[in-house]
Amino acid sequence: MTRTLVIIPTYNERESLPLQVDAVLAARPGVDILVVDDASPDGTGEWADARAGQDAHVSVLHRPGKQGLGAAYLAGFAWGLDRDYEVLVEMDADGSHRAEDLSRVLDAPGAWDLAIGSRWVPGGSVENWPAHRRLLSTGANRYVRAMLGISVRDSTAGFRAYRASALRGLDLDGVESQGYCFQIDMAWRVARAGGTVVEVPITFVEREHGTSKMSGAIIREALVKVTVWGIRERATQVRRAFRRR
Ligand SMILES: Nc1nc2c(ncn2[C@@H]2O[C@H](COP(=O)(O)OP(=O)(O)OP(=O)(O)O)[C@@H](O)[C@H]2O)c(=O)[nH]1
Ligand SMILES: [Mg+2]
Repeated sequence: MTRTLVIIPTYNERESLPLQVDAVLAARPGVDILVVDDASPDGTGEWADARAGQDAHVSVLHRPGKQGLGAAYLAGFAWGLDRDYEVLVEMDADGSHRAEDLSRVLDAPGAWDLAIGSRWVPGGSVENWPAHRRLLSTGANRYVRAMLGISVRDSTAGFRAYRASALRGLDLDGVESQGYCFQIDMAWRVARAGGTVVEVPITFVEREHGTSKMSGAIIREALVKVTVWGIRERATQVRRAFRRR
């Protein structure tokens, strides 16, 4: 069996995390879970410690304070790569990423380096999102495709599985993005390194408990960075074309 680590970053997910941990272990027995908690004031970390004490499949990585989703995942990747997991999964605690879809992502057909649980491929969907959230997400994804020249339909998706070998080939220390931009950044890095990115349809469900950490700052970060990367990429292409002549 492929050694698989499901990384779940948490900040104040005391209500949602227990449900997600149970659901993941039931949906895919044999996987291990790493909770990466940024000192949640609501006791999420303490709950995770207690659970880890009872279950060899659950571990916890504590970080001293809220440092963002990207930093939490990078710490989780390093932890998992150190322990020789072969596949590393990103999954939210808030119930948006359904455990029922986990096997779809892990069993994505073909020899992939990154398998994305996608909302915006045929068969994929979003539940409980108002029209403006849909528009924001599909619009952002269209912008990413145009700027970065990649074909991924849902590059901001946070439900995904990486082959450890693909992560090992990337300069993870150089990733500074947070939030949605972290997901775009990682997908682009895998694609640029020549890795195979596939998408499988999932149903994304908006959170029922707790509060969203999405903010204007996270959206602005993605917009600014994708624009800069896109322009830089174009400039590089132009420079290369001139050198060739
Ligand atoms: N460790 C850690 N986890 C975080 C941080 N920010 C968010 N998370 C977790 O990352 C996951 C996604 O965060 P959400 O707040 O749901 O953000 P989102 O999914 O982009 O926004 P919504 O669609 O509104 O839910 C959840 O499990 C959060 O608890 C952080 O700074 N540190
Ligand atoms: Mg969420």
